[in-house]
Amino acid sequence: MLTPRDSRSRDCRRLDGVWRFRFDPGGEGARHGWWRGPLPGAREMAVPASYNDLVTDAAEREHVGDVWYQRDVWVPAAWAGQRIVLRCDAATHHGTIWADEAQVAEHTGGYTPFEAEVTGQARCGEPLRVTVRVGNELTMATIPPGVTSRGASGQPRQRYFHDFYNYAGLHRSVWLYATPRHFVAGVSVSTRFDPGTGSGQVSYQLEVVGDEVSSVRLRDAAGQVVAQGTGVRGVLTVPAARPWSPDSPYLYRLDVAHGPDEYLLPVGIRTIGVDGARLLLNGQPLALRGFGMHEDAALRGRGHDDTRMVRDFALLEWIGANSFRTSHYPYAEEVLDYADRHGLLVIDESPAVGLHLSLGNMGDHGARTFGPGAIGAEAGAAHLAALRELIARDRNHPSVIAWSIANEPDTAEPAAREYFAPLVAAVRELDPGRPVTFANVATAPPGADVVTDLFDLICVNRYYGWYAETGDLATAERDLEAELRAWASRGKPIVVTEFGADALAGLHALPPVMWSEEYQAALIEMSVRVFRRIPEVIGEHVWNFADFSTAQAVHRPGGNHKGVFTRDRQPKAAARLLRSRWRQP
Ligand code: BDP
Repeated sequence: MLTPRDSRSRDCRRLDGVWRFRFDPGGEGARHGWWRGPLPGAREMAVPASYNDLVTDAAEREHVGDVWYQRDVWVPAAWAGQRIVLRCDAATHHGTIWADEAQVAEHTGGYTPFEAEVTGQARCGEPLRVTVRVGNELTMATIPPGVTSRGASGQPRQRYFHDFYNYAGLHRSVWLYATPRHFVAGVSVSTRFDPGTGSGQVSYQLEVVGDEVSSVRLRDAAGQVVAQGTGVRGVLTVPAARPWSPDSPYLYRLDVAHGPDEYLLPVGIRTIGVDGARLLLNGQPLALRGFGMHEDAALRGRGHDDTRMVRDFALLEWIGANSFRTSHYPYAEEVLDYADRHGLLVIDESPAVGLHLSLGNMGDHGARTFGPGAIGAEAGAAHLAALRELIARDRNHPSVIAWSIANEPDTAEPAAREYFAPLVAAVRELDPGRPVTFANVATAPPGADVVTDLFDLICVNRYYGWYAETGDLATAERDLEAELRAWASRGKPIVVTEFGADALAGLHALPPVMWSEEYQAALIEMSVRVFRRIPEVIGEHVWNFADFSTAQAVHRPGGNHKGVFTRDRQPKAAARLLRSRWRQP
């Protein structure tokens, strides 16, 4: 499915703004056909945004079940004769769309887009009623998983096994857009850069509707055509290519034409791959510095916000980061476009988080994760679908350097191998060009973990000095080094995808004690010192970029405070420390 982009033949409208909105605790909407007319009893709600932090009632904030969004949109008269599409970038976690009276699309998976042609429903020059039902319930068959129980009031309560608040709603834009009736339906590219000869290759494959001839032109940043081809697949060669890299995120544009339609795709030419214990971009070893992040902010919750995005990228630059992981779900496409333009390297993660039912505060001691009754065949199928959608959506981004197929699954459980092997094989088949990884959990160290040999890149999340060796940085340093050396013996590149400590902004302590800004900085400094002693450790991603909201818990005062920036994106002491380590002199 193509990202909506304007062109000579395409006109895309975001339906952002204030929509009619209603909670539906009793599932009445389906019985009464709330899509058939103006949503009864509606209030107003902002889109895109999570609804949770915009309401004032606790039961509404914690609502489990469906909510309804609705608005009317004028279909431009100028679109007569065009193919008209309604698209939703993210309905977290289930979405159903009606165009006037007709149900046109249904989708599960909270962070990937879905769309439907509505040419039959839309009358050009007239309004179209768009109704979206969004459900937030997580089950043992969804990714991520969760369980629902009933509280004293009879109200459903949701519990999940991941450490971030289960925000819900229309988190990204809804679009109405028009294309010609014969059109480009899909484009996928893969690229290579040969540092020896300086030549670049762009392999492309198109999906089209209509039997006209397709053609492609690759233009450089000045608009000059540097290569062209015809047909739905081919390889373009650029003899003196400018490679894409963090230092020089040079973008070409692939102009795809099919009949009357034109689709314009930014393309960065680069090769990514693993060689022994090195991760190479265009033949050069990478050293990743950055963060696990979250799409999270006050009021908007998980809703995409260009304002927050621009600030986040400004802070990444200020601190000297060159990379981040989309922990723990695919981020908005706007974020990846930004990373492409600015040269950030992205470990792109699927929403498979919480696949560890016995973990710490969130799980039940001794619970088994993989198998019937827990994370079984249904969840596995949902996981595969999420990976397919992730790769289909993001495969053309030069910034995406690896697929992370899960965060902290219980890979010490023998059944994890049977669960993960087919998923890894599927990812490799869908995209042979990128390294595949997952973020390993502390309960599955070398010797206990049963899946790491299936992957290209070893990513580990470790909390020595926080959850382990709590408050004792000297012992933490010894143990962190010992474990990383054990991983290093596997001969693969290692990225420490999480390490860090909670710090309450403004809490100071000399000598450093836990929860102070000084302790957070000291733990990070100690960890980085260890990483520098182990050549196989080629990446350090601090957990987390910024403080973020979680489910209510005794150890989460107003959320998780492992951010090196506050939730309103101001630096703690650790941010200045990292800047002194990461900025190029
Ligand atoms: C790790 C998780 C991350 C949590 C973090 C923490 O991957 O989502 O937020 O720990 O506890 O287990 O802060």
